[in-house]
Amino acid sequence: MTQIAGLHAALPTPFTADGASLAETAFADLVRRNIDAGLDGLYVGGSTGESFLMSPQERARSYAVVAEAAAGDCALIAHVGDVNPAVSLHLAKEAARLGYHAVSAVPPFYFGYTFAELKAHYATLAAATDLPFIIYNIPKLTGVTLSTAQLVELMSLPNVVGVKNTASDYYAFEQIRRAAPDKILLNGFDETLLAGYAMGGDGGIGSTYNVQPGQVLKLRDAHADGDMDTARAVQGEINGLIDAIVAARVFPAIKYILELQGLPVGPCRAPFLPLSAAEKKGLDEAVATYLSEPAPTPASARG
Ligand code: MN9
Repeated sequence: MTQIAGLHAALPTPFTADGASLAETAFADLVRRNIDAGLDGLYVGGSTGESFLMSPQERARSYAVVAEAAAGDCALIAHVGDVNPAVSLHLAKEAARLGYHAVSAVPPFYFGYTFAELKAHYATLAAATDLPFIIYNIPKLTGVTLSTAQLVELMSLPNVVGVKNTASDYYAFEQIRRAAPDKILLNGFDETLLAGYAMGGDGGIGSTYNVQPGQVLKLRDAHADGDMDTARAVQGEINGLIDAIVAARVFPAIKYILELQGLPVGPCRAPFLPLSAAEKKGLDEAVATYLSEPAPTPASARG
Protein backbone atom coordinates (compact mmCIF):
# COMPACT_ATOMS: atom_id res chain seq x y z
CA MET A 1 0.00 0.00 0.00
CA THR A 2 1.20 3.52 -0.74
CA GLN A 3 2.45 5.04 2.47
CA ILE A 4 0.52 7.86 4.12
CA ALA A 5 3.31 8.19 6.67
CA GLY A 6 6.23 10.16 5.23
CA LEU A 7 6.97 13.55 3.77
CA HIS A 8 4.35 15.19 1.55
CA ALA A 9 4.52 18.54 -0.20
CA ALA A 10 1.46 20.72 0.42
CA LEU A 11 1.02 21.81 -3.17
CA PRO A 12 0.35 25.40 -4.17
CA THR A 13 -2.24 25.66 -6.94
CA PRO A 14 -0.65 27.22 -10.03
CA PHE A 15 -2.85 29.85 -11.67
CA THR A 16 -2.54 31.73 -14.93
CA ALA A 17 -0.92 35.18 -14.64
CA ASP A 18 -4.34 36.86 -14.27
CA GLY A 19 -5.28 34.40 -11.54
CA ALA A 20 -8.38 33.35 -13.47
CA SER A 21 -7.67 29.70 -14.28
CA LEU A 22 -5.58 26.71 -13.29
CA ALA A 23 -2.14 26.66 -14.95
CA GLU A 24 -2.22 22.95 -15.65
CA THR A 25 1.19 22.53 -17.31
CA ALA A 26 2.98 24.25 -14.45
CA PHE A 27 0.91 22.17 -12.03
CA ALA A 28 2.00 18.92 -13.69
CA ASP A 29 5.63 20.11 -13.70
CA LEU A 30 5.47 20.91 -9.98
CA VAL A 31 4.05 17.45 -9.28
CA ARG A 32 6.81 15.72 -11.24
CA ARG A 33 9.51 17.87 -9.68
CA ASN A 34 8.43 16.91 -6.17
CA ILE A 35 8.24 13.24 -7.09
CA ASP A 36 11.64 13.31 -8.80
CA ALA A 37 13.10 14.97 -5.68
CA GLY A 38 12.06 11.90 -3.69
CA LEU A 39 9.17 13.18 -1.57
CA ASP A 40 6.72 10.47 -0.48
CA GLY A 41 3.55 12.20 -1.51
CA LEU A 42 1.47 15.26 -2.25
CA TYR A 43 -1.23 17.03 -0.26
CA VAL A 44 -3.58 18.63 -2.75
CA GLY A 45 -5.83 21.62 -2.18
CA GLY A 46 -5.01 22.47 1.40
CA SER A 47 -4.14 25.86 2.86
CA THR A 48 -1.13 26.21 0.57
CA GLY A 49 -3.35 25.24 -2.36
CA GLU A 50 -5.62 28.25 -1.73
CA SER A 51 -8.56 25.85 -1.65
CA PHE A 52 -10.86 28.42 -0.06
CA LEU A 53 -10.29 30.73 -3.02
CA MET A 54 -11.38 28.07 -5.51
CA SER A 55 -14.75 26.79 -6.70
CA PRO A 56 -15.62 23.14 -5.99
CA GLN A 57 -15.23 22.50 -9.75
CA GLU A 58 -11.71 23.92 -9.72
CA ARG A 59 -10.82 21.89 -6.66
CA ALA A 60 -12.00 18.67 -8.29
CA ARG A 61 -10.17 19.55 -11.50
CA SER A 62 -6.96 20.18 -9.56
CA TYR A 63 -7.19 16.68 -8.04
CA ALA A 64 -7.45 15.29 -11.57
CA VAL A 65 -4.47 17.28 -12.89
CA VAL A 66 -2.30 16.10 -10.01
CA ALA A 67 -3.40 12.46 -10.26
CA GLU A 68 -2.69 12.38 -13.97
CA ALA A 69 0.77 13.90 -13.56
CA ALA A 70 1.65 11.69 -10.59
CA ALA A 71 0.65 8.56 -12.53
CA GLY A 72 0.72 6.41 -9.43
CA ASP A 73 4.28 7.34 -8.45
CA CYS A 74 3.54 8.76 -4.99
CA ALA A 75 0.90 9.00 -2.28
CA LEU A 76 -1.91 11.46 -2.97
CA ILE A 77 -3.95 13.07 -0.22
CA ALA A 78 -6.89 15.30 -1.18
CA HIS A 79 -7.91 18.06 1.20
CA VAL A 80 -11.70 18.27 1.05
CA GLY A 81 -12.41 20.60 3.98
CA ASP A 82 -15.04 23.29 3.46
CA VAL A 83 -17.55 25.37 5.41
CA ASN A 84 -20.26 23.49 3.51
CA PRO A 85 -20.27 19.74 4.30
CA ALA A 86 -21.96 18.95 0.99
CA VAL A 87 -18.90 20.28 -0.83
CA SER A 88 -16.61 18.10 1.31
CA LEU A 89 -18.69 15.00 0.63
CA HIS A 90 -18.64 15.69 -3.10
CA LEU A 91 -14.89 16.29 -3.14
CA ALA A 92 -14.21 13.12 -1.13
CA LYS A 93 -16.08 11.13 -3.77
CA GLU A 94 -14.08 12.80 -6.52
CA ALA A 95 -10.81 11.96 -4.75
CA ALA A 96 -11.81 8.30 -4.47
CA ARG A 97 -12.84 8.16 -8.12
CA LEU A 98 -9.47 9.62 -9.15
CA GLY A 99 -7.47 7.03 -7.22
CA TYR A 100 -6.34 9.12 -4.26
CA HIS A 101 -4.89 7.27 -1.26
CA ALA A 102 -6.42 9.38 1.50
CA VAL A 103 -8.66 12.36 2.18
CA SER A 104 -8.22 15.04 4.80
CA ALA A 105 -10.20 18.02 6.06
CA VAL A 106 -9.98 21.01 8.35
CA PRO A 107 -12.93 21.35 10.71
CA PRO A 108 -15.76 23.52 9.38
CA PHE A 109 -15.21 27.03 10.72
CA TYR A 110 -17.16 30.30 10.93
CA PHE A 111 -20.22 29.14 12.91
CA GLY A 112 -18.29 28.22 16.05
CA TYR A 113 -19.62 24.66 16.30
CA THR A 114 -19.66 22.70 19.52
CA PHE A 115 -17.36 19.70 19.81
CA ALA A 116 -20.39 17.40 19.49
CA GLU A 117 -21.17 19.05 16.14
CA LEU A 118 -17.60 18.78 14.92
CA LYS A 119 -17.43 15.13 15.95
CA ALA A 120 -20.69 14.31 14.18
CA HIS A 121 -19.41 16.13 11.09
CA TYR A 122 -16.15 14.16 11.00
CA ALA A 123 -17.98 10.87 11.66
CA THR A 124 -20.24 11.50 8.66
CA LEU A 125 -17.43 12.63 6.39
CA ALA A 126 -15.07 9.78 7.29
CA ALA A 127 -17.87 7.22 6.91
CA ALA A 128 -18.78 8.56 3.47
CA THR A 129 -15.50 7.44 1.92
CA ASP A 130 -13.60 4.16 1.76
CA LEU A 131 -10.35 6.11 1.75
CA PRO A 132 -8.34 6.55 4.96
CA PHE A 133 -9.17 9.88 6.56
CA ILE A 134 -6.74 12.37 8.10
CA ILE A 135 -7.91 15.17 10.38
CA TYR A 136 -6.25 18.51 9.57
CA ASN A 137 -5.74 20.45 12.77
CA ILE A 138 -4.61 24.02 12.07
CA PRO A 139 -6.11 26.27 14.75
CA LYS A 140 -4.05 29.27 13.64
CA LEU A 141 -5.97 29.47 10.35
CA THR A 142 -9.34 27.89 11.20
CA GLY A 143 -9.78 29.49 14.60
CA VAL A 144 -11.11 26.10 15.74
CA THR A 145 -9.22 25.00 18.84
CA LEU A 146 -9.40 21.38 19.95
CA SER A 147 -7.99 20.07 23.20
CA THR A 148 -5.61 17.14 22.97
CA ALA A 149 -8.32 14.86 24.36
CA GLN A 150 -10.82 16.10 21.74
CA LEU A 151 -8.33 15.61 18.92
CA VAL A 152 -7.59 12.08 20.09
CA GLU A 153 -11.34 11.42 20.28
CA LEU A 154 -11.74 12.52 16.65
CA MET A 155 -8.80 10.31 15.66
CA SER A 156 -10.60 7.29 17.10
CA LEU A 157 -13.62 7.67 14.78
CA PRO A 158 -14.06 4.81 12.30
CA ASN A 159 -11.86 5.23 9.20
CA VAL A 160 -9.76 8.05 10.69
CA VAL A 161 -6.12 6.98 10.41
CA GLY A 162 -4.30 10.04 11.65
CA VAL A 163 -3.81 13.75 11.92
CA LYS A 164 -1.89 16.52 10.22
CA ASN A 165 -1.08 18.67 13.21
CA THR A 166 -0.09 22.26 12.43
CA ALA A 167 0.47 23.60 15.91
CA SER A 168 3.58 24.53 17.85
CA ASP A 169 2.83 22.74 21.13
CA TYR A 170 5.13 19.70 21.11
CA TYR A 171 4.01 18.61 24.55
CA ALA A 172 0.54 18.17 23.00
CA PHE A 173 2.17 16.44 20.02
CA GLU A 174 3.78 13.89 22.36
CA GLN A 175 0.50 13.43 24.25
CA ILE A 176 -1.29 12.67 20.98
CA ARG A 177 1.47 10.17 20.08
CA ARG A 178 1.12 8.44 23.45
CA ALA A 179 -2.69 8.37 23.39
CA ALA A 180 -2.88 7.16 19.78
CA PRO A 181 0.23 5.02 19.21
CA ASP A 182 -1.20 3.29 16.13
CA LYS A 183 -2.30 6.44 14.29
CA ILE A 184 -0.33 8.42 11.72
CA LEU A 185 0.93 11.66 13.23
CA LEU A 186 2.15 14.19 10.67
CA ASN A 187 3.95 17.42 11.47
CA GLY A 188 2.51 20.69 10.15
CA PHE A 189 4.97 23.52 10.76
CA ASP A 190 8.05 22.92 8.61
CA GLU A 191 10.19 25.09 10.89
CA THR A 192 9.82 22.42 13.60
CA LEU A 193 9.88 19.23 11.52
CA LEU A 194 12.74 17.89 13.64
CA ALA A 195 10.73 18.49 16.81
CA GLY A 196 7.90 16.49 15.24
CA TYR A 197 10.22 13.57 14.53
CA ALA A 198 11.74 13.81 18.00
CA MET A 199 8.28 13.58 19.59
CA GLY A 200 7.37 10.50 17.58
CA GLY A 201 5.90 11.93 14.38
CA ASP A 202 5.63 9.79 11.24
CA GLY A 203 6.59 12.55 8.81
CA GLY A 204 5.09 15.83 7.75
CA ILE A 205 3.08 17.82 5.25
CA GLY A 206 4.56 21.17 4.34
CA SER A 207 4.30 24.10 2.00
CA THR A 208 8.03 24.84 2.01
CA TYR A 209 8.94 21.28 0.95
CA ASN A 210 8.11 22.45 -2.59
CA VAL A 211 11.11 24.79 -2.67
CA GLN A 212 13.68 22.79 -0.70
CA PRO A 213 12.68 19.11 -0.87
CA GLY A 214 16.28 17.88 -0.73
CA GLN A 215 16.85 19.60 2.60
CA VAL A 216 13.73 18.10 4.13
CA LEU A 217 14.78 14.60 3.05
CA LYS A 218 18.27 15.23 4.42
CA LEU A 219 16.80 16.16 7.80
CA ARG A 220 14.65 13.02 7.82
CA ASP A 221 17.64 10.80 7.01
CA ALA A 222 19.92 12.43 9.58
CA HIS A 223 17.26 11.97 12.26
CA ALA A 224 16.72 8.34 11.22
CA ASP A 225 20.49 7.75 11.45
CA GLY A 226 20.55 9.24 14.93
CA ASP A 227 22.76 12.08 13.70
CA MET A 228 21.15 14.88 15.66
CA ASP A 229 23.95 17.37 15.01
CA THR A 230 23.38 17.15 11.28
CA ALA A 231 19.59 17.09 11.65
CA ARG A 232 19.69 20.25 13.77
CA ALA A 233 22.08 21.99 11.38
CA VAL A 234 19.82 21.17 8.42
CA GLN A 235 16.75 22.40 10.31
CA GLY A 236 18.65 25.64 10.85
CA GLU A 237 19.38 25.98 7.14
CA ILE A 238 15.77 25.17 6.29
CA ASN A 239 14.62 27.84 8.72
CA GLY A 240 16.94 30.45 7.26
CA LEU A 241 14.82 30.31 4.13
CA ILE A 242 11.54 29.88 6.04
CA ASP A 243 12.26 33.04 8.05
CA ALA A 244 12.28 35.01 4.79
CA ILE A 245 9.22 33.15 3.47
CA VAL A 246 7.22 33.96 6.60
CA ALA A 247 8.41 37.60 6.55
CA ALA A 248 7.21 37.94 2.94
CA ARG A 249 3.85 36.10 3.55
CA VAL A 250 4.05 32.33 3.09
CA PHE A 251 1.87 31.49 0.09
CA PRO A 252 2.82 34.38 -2.24
CA ALA A 253 6.45 33.84 -1.21
CA ILE A 254 6.45 30.16 -2.14
CA LYS A 255 4.93 30.94 -5.52
CA TYR A 256 7.55 33.64 -6.08
CA ILE A 257 10.41 31.22 -5.33
CA LEU A 258 8.89 28.59 -7.63
CA GLU A 259 8.79 31.23 -10.39
CA LEU A 260 12.47 31.99 -9.72
CA GLN A 261 13.08 28.25 -10.08
CA GLY A 262 11.47 28.24 -13.51
CA LEU A 263 7.91 27.13 -12.78
CA PRO A 264 5.26 29.65 -13.95
CA VAL A 265 2.85 29.08 -11.05
CA GLY A 266 1.37 32.58 -11.18
CA PRO A 267 0.11 34.74 -8.33
CA CYS A 268 -2.01 33.95 -5.30
CA ARG A 269 -5.62 34.94 -5.72
CA ALA A 270 -7.10 38.07 -4.17
CA PRO A 271 -7.44 39.13 -1.43
CA PHE A 272 -3.77 38.07 -1.32
CA LEU A 273 -1.76 41.00 -2.67
CA PRO A 274 1.28 40.65 -4.91
CA LEU A 275 4.66 40.79 -3.17
CA SER A 276 6.13 44.23 -2.60
CA ALA A 277 9.60 45.12 -3.83
CA ALA A 278 10.91 44.83 -0.26
CA GLU A 279 9.35 41.38 0.17
CA LYS A 280 10.91 40.22 -3.10
CA LYS A 281 14.29 41.57 -2.09
CA GLY A 282 14.21 39.65 1.20
CA LEU A 283 13.37 36.48 -0.68
CA ASP A 284 16.01 37.04 -3.37
CA GLU A 285 18.66 37.34 -0.67
CA ALA A 286 17.49 34.25 1.21
CA VAL A 287 17.27 32.22 -2.00
CA ALA A 288 20.84 33.24 -2.91
CA THR A 289 22.04 32.16 0.54
CA TYR A 290 20.07 28.97 1.07
CA LEU A 291 19.14 27.55 -2.34
CA SER A 292 22.38 27.00 -4.14
CA GLU A 293 21.26 24.01 -6.22
CA PRO A 294 20.40 24.86 -9.83
CA ALA A 295 16.70 24.53 -10.54
CA PRO A 296 15.80 21.33 -12.43
CA THR A 297 14.40 21.55 -15.94
CA PRO A 298 10.58 21.32 -15.86
CA ALA A 299 9.29 17.98 -17.15
CA SER A 300 7.23 19.73 -19.87
CA ALA A 301 10.45 21.28 -21.29
CA ARG A 302 12.37 17.99 -21.44
CA GLY A 303 12.70 16.06 -24.66
O1 MN9 B 1 0.48 23.01 7.41
C1 MN9 B 1 1.74 24.79 6.57
N1 MN9 B 1 0.98 25.64 7.45
C2 MN9 B 1 0.50 26.85 7.10
C3 MN9 B 1 1.37 23.39 6.77
O2 MN9 B 1 0.65 27.30 6.02
C4 MN9 B 1 -0.20 27.64 8.13
C5 MN9 B 1 3.25 24.93 6.80
O3 MN9 B 1 3.91 24.22 5.79
C6 MN9 B 1 3.70 26.38 6.83
O4 MN9 B 1 3.31 27.02 5.65
C7 MN9 B 1 5.20 26.51 6.98
C8 MN9 B 1 5.63 27.97 7.11
O5 MN9 B 1 5.16 28.50 8.32
O6 MN9 B 1 5.63 25.78 8.08
